[in-house]
Amino acid sequence: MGIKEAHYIWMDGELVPWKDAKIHVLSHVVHYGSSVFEGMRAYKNPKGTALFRLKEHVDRLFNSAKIYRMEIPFSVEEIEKAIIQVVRENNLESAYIRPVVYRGYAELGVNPFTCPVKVAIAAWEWGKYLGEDALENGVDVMISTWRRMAPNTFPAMAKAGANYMNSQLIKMEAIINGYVEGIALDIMGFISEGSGENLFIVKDGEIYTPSLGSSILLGITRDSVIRIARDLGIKVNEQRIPRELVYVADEVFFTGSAAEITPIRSVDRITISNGKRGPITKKLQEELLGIAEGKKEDRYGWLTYI
Ligand code: PPE
Repeated sequence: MGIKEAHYIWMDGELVPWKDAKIHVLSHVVHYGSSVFEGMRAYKNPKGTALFRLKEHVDRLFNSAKIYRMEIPFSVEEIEKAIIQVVRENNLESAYIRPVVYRGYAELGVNPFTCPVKVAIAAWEWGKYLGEDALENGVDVMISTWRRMAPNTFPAMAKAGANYMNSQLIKMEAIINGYVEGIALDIMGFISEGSGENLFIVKDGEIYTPSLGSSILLGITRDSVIRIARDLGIKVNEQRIPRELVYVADEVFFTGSAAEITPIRSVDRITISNGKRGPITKKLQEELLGIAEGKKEDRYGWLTYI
């Protein structure tokens, strides 16, 4: 257990030794959750190490900051370069990368404007998010009693630290009840997403996934899966999804940078189909990871070599 420490963390323009990458305990973010962040992966490839969809992750980071009126004191290009630098200088062949933008130390009180906007980027080796055999055998999940935030409470499109207090409630409830993960419903009672993943359903050869109107994070893996599926000739429906459609689905899976494409084998102890990874899930895994790991052509221009 524990994070696999690398050598350096990028902080506000400099590489700092891992153990020195610290902030003050009275930083605004510690008290009020004032941060936005990203999570992305770099994959070991025959041609070197490649970042998966760098541009889209950095764009989303800047959009999350914009929603929260945080001005990032670096340009998009500077952050992209810094991410590449962190992976390279830590000699990581494959990595999970965590850029975080946060309100630092100056004053306390809810008003965030008085506190500086700081940036840190860390990278380390992170294995399979939902367990070592999850990608093949799938995971058992529950529908959470916690809902995802209502649209006029927290903006779901922003990947903000504070949203993950809701995610923690979902995750803890799932673990305590013997599940790997929880799926939250939206405020209307339709399917929203997992604590750290988007959700997909396969039914009668078509794919269904909740739309932006169901308080989801607009996942980059979600977008990758939708594009690959459509190019394979599979119809993808972004729409409201009632809970019971999950129970009677042919295949259900999670997507996320950390979770990649993780099959779900049961929901609320109801077995999905025969409880095995389905053929469309498998095909999408092969295509997505095939591109990321350089086994398939990078036909969408998703890779940035470091
Ligand atoms: N919804 C939520 C709530 C979420 O946190 C993630 C990513 C996604 C959907 C999928 O988005 P994307 O990674 O762009 O496909 N969750 C990140 C953090 C997980 C964590 O435990 O920390 C991740 O996968 O990196």
